[in-house]
Amino acid sequence: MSRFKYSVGPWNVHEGADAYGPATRETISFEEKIRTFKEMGFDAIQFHDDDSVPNMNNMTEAEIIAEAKKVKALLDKYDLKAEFVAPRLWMDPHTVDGGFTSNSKDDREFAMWRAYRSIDIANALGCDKLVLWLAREGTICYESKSPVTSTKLLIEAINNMLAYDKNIKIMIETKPNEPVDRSVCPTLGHAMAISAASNDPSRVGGLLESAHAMLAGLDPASEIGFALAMGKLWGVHLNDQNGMKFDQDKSFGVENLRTAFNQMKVLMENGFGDNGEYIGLDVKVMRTEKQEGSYKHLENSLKIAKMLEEKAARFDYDFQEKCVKERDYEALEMYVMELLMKG
Ligand code: 3MF
Ligand code: MG
Repeated sequence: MSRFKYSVGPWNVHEGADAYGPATRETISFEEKIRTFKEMGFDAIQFHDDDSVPNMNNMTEAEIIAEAKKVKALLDKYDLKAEFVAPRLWMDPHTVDGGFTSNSKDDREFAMWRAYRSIDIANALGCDKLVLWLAREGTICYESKSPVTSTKLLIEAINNMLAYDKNIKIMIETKPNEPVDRSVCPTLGHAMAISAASNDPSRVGGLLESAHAMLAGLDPASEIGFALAMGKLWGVHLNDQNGMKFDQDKSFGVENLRTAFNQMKVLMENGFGDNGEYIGLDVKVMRTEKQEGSYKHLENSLKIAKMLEEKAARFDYDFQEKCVKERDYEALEMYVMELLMKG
């Protein structure tokens, strides 16, 4: 029995299209996905605003809320919760040059409209968390934007969201690059600083995705630990990544097992989940996988996460203390390797 509750997004089961080629699998309906997620043992669903209300741009505010309530009924049917809603600001023609930090005032207003609607949707789905993955908030041509203005615009946008709803909590999902070259808010350290500069730091926290930390050249376990120390780690997207290339969203632990172990260990040591936080998986199945394998990466990630949870639960803190006292880190390191490699 895992001590954690797990969450997943509908985008984590996808057709396999990438920047260089078309889909390799059939589309699976939203209801079919969440029914399967429940069977697999997931407790909650993560949403983009338009995952729950497709075509929302053409709908009134009341219509959007009514549509979101239908999705809430579907969640109830399968006894699932909604973890968060994230405005999907990277797909829309209005956000080609960014959302909250766009050079266009109209586009910045559109981004705020989507953020407010995302809060409405979160309320209709019965959750109090918004995720900001700031996909296009940054530059692809450095001189096109000022880093100072962009940072201030981002804080202003967050303040507007905090003022719009007195209960909403914002998790910044940091990522250093892709699709932009240089992000306004690349690491959890930056997210914590934005939080501190906001009008209500108690409602602005972070979400760490393993692969995003690795793309910044950082250890995800340390990023997790940093935000935990601030009391502001409210979500994680566990996955994996082979080095600093494009965002691979590989199954948790398949490339960097020791790092994965240490992520699980730091979450367990610091009571992550005690306030209802979920362990989110943000993984993609390989493009080569056939239709029947559409969920295999999620099965594998869950299995690996739970196996690492068991390993972390067996970690010998007395032996660690002894090694630390004797400053024998070679022995400690070998102990960890044996813990991971022996059954
Ligand atoms: C991109 C991501 C995103 C976010 C999602 C929810 C599409 O690298 O990780 O997935 O996780 O938008 O915040
Ligand atoms: Mg993510």
